[in-house]
Amino acid sequence: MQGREQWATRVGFMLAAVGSAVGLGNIWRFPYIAGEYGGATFLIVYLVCILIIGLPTMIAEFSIGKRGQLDAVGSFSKTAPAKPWVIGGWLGVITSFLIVSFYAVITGWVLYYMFSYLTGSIQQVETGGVEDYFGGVVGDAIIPVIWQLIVMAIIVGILYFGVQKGIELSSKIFMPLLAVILLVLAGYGLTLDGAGEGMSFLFVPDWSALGDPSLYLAAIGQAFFTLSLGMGIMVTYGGYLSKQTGNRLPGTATSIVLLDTLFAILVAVVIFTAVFTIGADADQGPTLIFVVLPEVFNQMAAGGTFFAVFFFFLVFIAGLTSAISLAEVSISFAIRQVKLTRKKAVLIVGGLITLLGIPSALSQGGPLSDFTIAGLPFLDFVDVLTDSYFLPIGGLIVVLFVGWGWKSKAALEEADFKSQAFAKIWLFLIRFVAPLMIIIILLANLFGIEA
Ligand code: LEU
Repeated sequence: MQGREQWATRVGFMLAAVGSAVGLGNIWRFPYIAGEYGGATFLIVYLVCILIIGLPTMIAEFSIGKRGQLDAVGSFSKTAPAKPWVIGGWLGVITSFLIVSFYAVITGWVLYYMFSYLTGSIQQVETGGVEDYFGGVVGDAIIPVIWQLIVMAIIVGILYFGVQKGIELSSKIFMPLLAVILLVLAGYGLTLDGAGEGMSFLFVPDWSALGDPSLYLAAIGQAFFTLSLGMGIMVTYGGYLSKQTGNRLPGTATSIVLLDTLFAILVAVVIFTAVFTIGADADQGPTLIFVVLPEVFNQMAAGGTFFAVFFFFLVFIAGLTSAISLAEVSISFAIRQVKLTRKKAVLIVGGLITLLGIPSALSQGGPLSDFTIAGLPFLDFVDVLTDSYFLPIGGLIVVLFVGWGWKSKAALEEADFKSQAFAKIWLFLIRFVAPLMIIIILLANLFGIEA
């Protein structure tokens, strides 16, 4: 049998994981959720959640993969043979597969927007008209599918080259590129008239917002989504670690979490300095980047188009590298379970993801918008199902397994903590704090408390 693929370098592994973490969640979701929950206040609660739940869970996921040296399902079953924990692996494969099907659709909208700025068509929309424009794009019978197909073709193309030449190499190129674009945009944002107001919205807390329980649910949910946890990704990526690339996992995970957070904050700086410059509302929800921002770009006398093209390019690359990681969970699974070659697995899995994505692409005002499940259009249904239920359940299985199901000696050996004190804190967090918080979210979601 051919040897299993592995990361070439520790930095390459870290960048690939950052590529997974930094995505639509940072650019599209974080700013609008922060906007809805009072900016700085949300940021503080979110940082606490990342530290006490997100980081420990990420170390746990890497450790499972590193021990198993296989895909998500294989790593669970090898680490805990003949035990029900393997459900965590299956759920990861299902969840990531479902998420990537609509994630690629949204990444397609982003790419379409970028091209529309390049061709000058969005710039012609009159003030106040972007909402209709957006509705026209996502509600079209053809546009969303075509752009979904383009995005899927790019994902398949990169994954075709495998772990080192596909995922690792593209992350080494894309991640520094994203950092440069983001720094330029943030620098530009700070020169705008709304900079002061935007910054104080983002960094001066309004403590009264802390009384709202849904703030905490939103913060924990965002922590999971943005760090790509509970969906088999970090287990799969951990499966490509060797002794060398996989030492000192806590350090690597901390860098990933810090970079992801820094990225989210800088994007929020870009967005809110721009939003306050035209006096738009910060709490506009999911349409923030597709409707409010383009209104802002169109109203900027100079530089609007420049800003817009780079902004959507940034969103596109961030979305792409996350979608790659989502798809890799199923591909890695198919290679082992069905014994396919990578090339075949990539083509077959890529084709299946695309098919499942089509109903999502047509559900936002398009021909399938009347087809609803549980009262929701297809895309929204898949999103809520994964986000509110599958992700927390997947995360719960991970922390319960590593905290309770696995001998702590083995878990600590894989995680490779340098400090005893941190190792103890980690065990405490994944045994008690993280499971408790996750169970609370699950119950809240089940009983319909709105996050
Ligand atoms: N972590 C990614 C993001 O923030 C999402 C995940 C589903 C791959 O967009």
